[in-house]
Amino acid sequence: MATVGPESLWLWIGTIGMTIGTLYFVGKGRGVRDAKMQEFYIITIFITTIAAAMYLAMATGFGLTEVTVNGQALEIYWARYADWLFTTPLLLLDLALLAGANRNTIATLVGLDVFMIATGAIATFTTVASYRILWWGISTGALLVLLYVLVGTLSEQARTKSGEVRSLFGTLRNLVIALWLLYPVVWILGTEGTIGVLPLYWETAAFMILDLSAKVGFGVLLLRSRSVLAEARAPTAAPTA
Ligand SMILES: *C/C=C(C)/C=C/C=C(C)/C=C/C1=C(C)CCCC1(C)C
Repeated sequence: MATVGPESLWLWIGTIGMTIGTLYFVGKGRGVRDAKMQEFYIITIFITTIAAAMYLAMATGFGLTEVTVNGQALEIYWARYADWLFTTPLLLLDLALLAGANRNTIATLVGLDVFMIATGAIATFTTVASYRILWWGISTGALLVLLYVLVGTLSEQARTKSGEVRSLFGTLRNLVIALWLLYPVVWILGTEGTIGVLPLYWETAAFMILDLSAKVGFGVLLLRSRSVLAEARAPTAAPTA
């Protein structure tokens, strides 16, 4: 059984950061009575709660296992994938609700996302190095298609919204594009990629910074202004040409 090494420092920082984020969002959401606005708070609170629990699981060694790849033992934090399987669709749901997306767009985004995390998990647990890279490629392909839908269809649907909502949507969308693209890079450079450029210690630090930015940072920006959220969930006015 693998044991947690010095990278536990980063995992504890992750646990504390996600917990503080959760408490902050709960505090911000108190007193919000509008059901449609509450959706943003509920979704965002679940994102950081799930991440806090999975960071705790990793810090305490529960979320850690060993995978032998071509005779070499790799330490794998499987709890990341359990976290991402649920938190990434929720992040996309936040973004889609802000954009006023229709059901088909939401289903397409969530479907691509679950496919990305599932094939990424296969990449992580595959024991033949070349097949790991193959699954990484499939997962990265799904990420690129997902981002294409964000830039295309979802951005188009957001255009019917008021200027303030559109501007918040644009900021969050760009944040997602910039941060999410770094995950496959950290994976391939880190222990999972078996190239061994980035040792587990620094890989864990990189994922922690990405996770905190993509969840707590995203949530802080999203929930910053109640009036923008109210506007986002109000019935859309007819688009002006
Ligand atoms: C809060 C957590 C977030 C936003 C996690 C996002 C994770 C990804 C975009 C992961 C993508 C991956 C690939 C595209 C290739 C295979 C490895 C993954 C799972 C790291």
